[in-house]
Amino acid sequence: MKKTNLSDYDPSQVPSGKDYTIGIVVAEWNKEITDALAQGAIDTLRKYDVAESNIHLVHVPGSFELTTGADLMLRNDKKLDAVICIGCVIQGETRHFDFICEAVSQGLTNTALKHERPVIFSLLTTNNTEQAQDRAGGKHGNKGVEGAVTALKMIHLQRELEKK
Ligand code: RBF
Repeated sequence: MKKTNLSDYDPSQVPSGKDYTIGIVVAEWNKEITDALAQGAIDTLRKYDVAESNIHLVHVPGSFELTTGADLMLRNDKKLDAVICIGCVIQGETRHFDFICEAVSQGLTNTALKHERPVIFSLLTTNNTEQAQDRAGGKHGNKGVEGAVTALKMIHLQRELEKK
């Protein structure tokens, strides 16, 4: 079965972000990887006409803080249509990996439901650095690009469904 890889997205299926405002929260842990993911996301938002002034970028120390970062952004900027959360958790010798991944996936789900806005999970959870590099502009695409495409599609969907 062919796996869905949104890095190979069909450009004609991506809505224009002309009047969208989008937040991006980037974790500083594994910075080389998260910077590459953030760049992929920003390039894609620009490509789909999101104005520079409508892309709001903030950093948090680690992936665990992505939930609070997204919550703070959505609480303090009512114009934000979506928040893309970018992080990279690499399996170590202790169980931190499991706790962080679980907390972030639950936390971001709750934040999306609380604010009634799309919150995008662009969190790499890998066994090693090579697997992360493969997904941050390597052979498995750039998951930051995919996060941006997902944000554009979800904002479009929300606007369609909430149209009165
Ligand atoms: N943050 C990440 O974004 N990626 C990691 O791989 C990562 N590994 C961690 C491993 C340990 C042992 C600890 C204590 C923290 C790690 N963090 C990682 C940081 C975490 O997301 C958070 O910033 C801190 O736990 C402070 O709340």
